[in-house]
Amino acid sequence: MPNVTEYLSARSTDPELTDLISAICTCCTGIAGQLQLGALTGILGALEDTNIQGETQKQLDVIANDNLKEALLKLPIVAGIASEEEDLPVAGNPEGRFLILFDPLDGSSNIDVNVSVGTIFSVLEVPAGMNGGEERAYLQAGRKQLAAGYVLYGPATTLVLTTGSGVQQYCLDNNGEFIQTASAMTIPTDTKEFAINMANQRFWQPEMQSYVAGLLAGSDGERGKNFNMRWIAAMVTDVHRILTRGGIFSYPWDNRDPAKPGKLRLMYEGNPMSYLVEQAGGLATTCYGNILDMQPTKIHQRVAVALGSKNEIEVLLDAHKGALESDAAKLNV
Ligand code: AFP
Repeated sequence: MPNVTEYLSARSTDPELTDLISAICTCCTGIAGQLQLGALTGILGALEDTNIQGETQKQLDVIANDNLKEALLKLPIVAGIASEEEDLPVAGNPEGRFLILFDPLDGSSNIDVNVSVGTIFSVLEVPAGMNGGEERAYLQAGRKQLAAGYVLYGPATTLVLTTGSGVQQYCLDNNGEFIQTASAMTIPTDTKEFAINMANQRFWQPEMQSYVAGLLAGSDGERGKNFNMRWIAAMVTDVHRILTRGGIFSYPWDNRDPAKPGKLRLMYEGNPMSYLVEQAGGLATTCYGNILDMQPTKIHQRVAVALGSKNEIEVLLDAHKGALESDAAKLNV
């Protein structure tokens, strides 16, 4: 099977985009190595700092961020980067073409308990007349992504990628190469599996509460079938399961903290995952509108997310129908 560079080149992918993806792969191979040895090299655990989101940073969050930042900003094709761990975008080459947005280590609270985590990335083109140090250059709808993907650090290190022609999966081999293991990942349209943090149930909107109540009622309720639940507390891992065998994942709007109506970030979590899911035949929504059509207003913007198997997301959207007009504005999603 081809490695990622061979596959992209054989499909006449933009050579600069192919080079960029190769560089991301090389960097993530290094991060995989550091994760494997983290307990031995003393880089597990939290730092005293918090990031701009007010969240505790793990040492490996910062290490992964620094690795990606350094590797990408070295490339002449990179105009700038934006990261969950950086307050502001960082400018690269003023002549560069690409803006790369990333969550260097999604699910990092899993690291200390040796559960899967991942790097999520999104690639945009810098608009004419702007540079990669300006936030406004990055504020483009998810539909404009040139590529999106993640590297999952699990039992295997796996790259899942779209450049707009389906979704491919690759596995890291012993020679440091990502070898293709699936050329067209497809999300089954129906499912009996859902992923949501049930501990937040009382904070959700009534529509989400009643939809999930239907899942829990199973064969005793209107849905007439039993559902199973999975929650890994790393979006990257939950989405990987969905891309592999179907299901739905949601981190919905909630009213725990009015300043944070959604937990996930649009630009480097919601958008890249939504692009992958749509390219694999699934749907991605805020419950009030398509995520990929949202016009972002800031780099660290939060968003309500529900994505996965098409028919099940349609049931979820149906449950929100009455709320569409009024709540979409109220929830700012
Ligand atoms: P961390 O990267 O801070 O661990 O957050 C991961 C995440 O943003 C997302 O990947 C998970 O789906 C979600 O948080 C888990 O949130 P809960 O803490 O509510 O389970």
